[in-house]
Amino acid sequence: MEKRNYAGIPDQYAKLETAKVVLIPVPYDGTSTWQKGADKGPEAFLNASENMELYDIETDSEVYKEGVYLAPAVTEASSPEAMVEAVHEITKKYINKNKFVTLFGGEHSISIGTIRAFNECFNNLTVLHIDAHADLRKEYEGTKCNHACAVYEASQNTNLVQVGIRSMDVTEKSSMNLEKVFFAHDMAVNEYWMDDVIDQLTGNVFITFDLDAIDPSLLPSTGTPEPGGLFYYETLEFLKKVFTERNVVGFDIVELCPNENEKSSDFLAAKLYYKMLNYKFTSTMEDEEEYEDGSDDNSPFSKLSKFKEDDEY
Ligand SMILES: [Mn+2]
Repeated sequence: MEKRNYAGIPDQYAKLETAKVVLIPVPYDGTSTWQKGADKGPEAFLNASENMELYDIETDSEVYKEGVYLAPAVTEASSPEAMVEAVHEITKKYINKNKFVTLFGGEHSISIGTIRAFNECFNNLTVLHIDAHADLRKEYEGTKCNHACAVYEASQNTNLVQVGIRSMDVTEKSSMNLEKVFFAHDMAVNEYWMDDVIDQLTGNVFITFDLDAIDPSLLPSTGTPEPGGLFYYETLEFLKKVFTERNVVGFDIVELCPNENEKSSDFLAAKLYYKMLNYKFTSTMEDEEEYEDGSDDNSPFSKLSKFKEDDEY
């Protein structure tokens, strides 16, 4: 079988040794409750990415030239717990190779493993959770690794900031820090919500992006669509601010549930991923100087030294 490259990029940009970015597909859909199909998400995303133009007008860049290595998919699915542990291990492995690690799901339960890995590798981590749903249940249908529990662990051991929330169970309120939750109905009438979110973020930020945060008029192909979501340009404006004003250490995108007759959702997911890479590699952090010495616990520098040129393989 011919080796597949992310977005069909030339081999010279797709090698693990030289790529700055690693993309890990996780086609898992073991615990979803309503519409099944998130396991088909990575394939639809990769297909759409291969049909996308790779020059970004806004940033005047071709970010794929930083190198994107498409890792083998994580296929462990014997149990939700085993899947989470596999994602945790593989994510950590690539972080330890000094890569900018990104994942594409799969349902949101994969992020339990992703976040665990990033939290073990980076100081003072914020998990920026962009989603229609709070995902704060401690346990659901007999497992702590259900998609409905995606950020419960993060709520306990990271600085969790939630954006776009418009659906939850009343019991989730007890795990919620209301100062750090931005409900969609409040965002709709607060023109300063982006800055208010940024004020809650520490230096190192991991973004977990559930595509159902986006309004279903733009992205209907998701397992649990909820009206009242984010629109495209406000999403991009917000992400660009986050990448400019904080050190984004990695991200995952989850819950694309492709529909054979509706390709624009796949395409939006592909563009969103690529935009995030563009913002990562073209933005210079505005307040970089204040972090220069990086010796205390509040520094955004990692527990590892990231992006060292002399890394060995
Ligand atoms: Mn969701």
